[in-house]
Amino acid sequence: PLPQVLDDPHEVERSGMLNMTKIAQGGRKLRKNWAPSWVVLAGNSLVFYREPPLTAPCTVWGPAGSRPESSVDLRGAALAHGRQLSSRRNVLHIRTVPGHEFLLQSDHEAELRAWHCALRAVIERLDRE
Ligand code: I3S
Repeated sequence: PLPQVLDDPHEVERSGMLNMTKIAQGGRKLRKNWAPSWVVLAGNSLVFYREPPLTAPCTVWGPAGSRPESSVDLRGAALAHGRQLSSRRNVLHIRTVPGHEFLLQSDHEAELRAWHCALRAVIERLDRE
């Protein structure tokens, strides 16, 4: 079954492993805690799972029945390079309307660039809706 967090079982725009840390929750700054995460971009949501799907390689969702660790609504979100916010290379910064902020990072520049494009496209589409 698809996770209930999505408004709609929209087509998955992108999924993959990224390093992620939240840096703010509802406008309150948090201590960084970088960890690998399986990230799924679909519909208006960015969904984070602790584990990649292990059952079927073609399954873009988390393991069958697994619950996402968290998810955020990308409507109105701001997307920027995160280079001032981390010493790591290839970092993206996302801030959502309720003031949740997180960083996404990959050691592979092309991978992070592809995520940047995919996220920008979704956020721009949501802005037009
Ligand atoms: O932005 P900061 O505070 O320099 O981030 C680093 C710290 O959060 C550090 O944790 P502690 O200060 O709790 O030991 C992390 O281990 C680092 O990874 C953080 O910096 P980077 O540059 O990796 O985002």
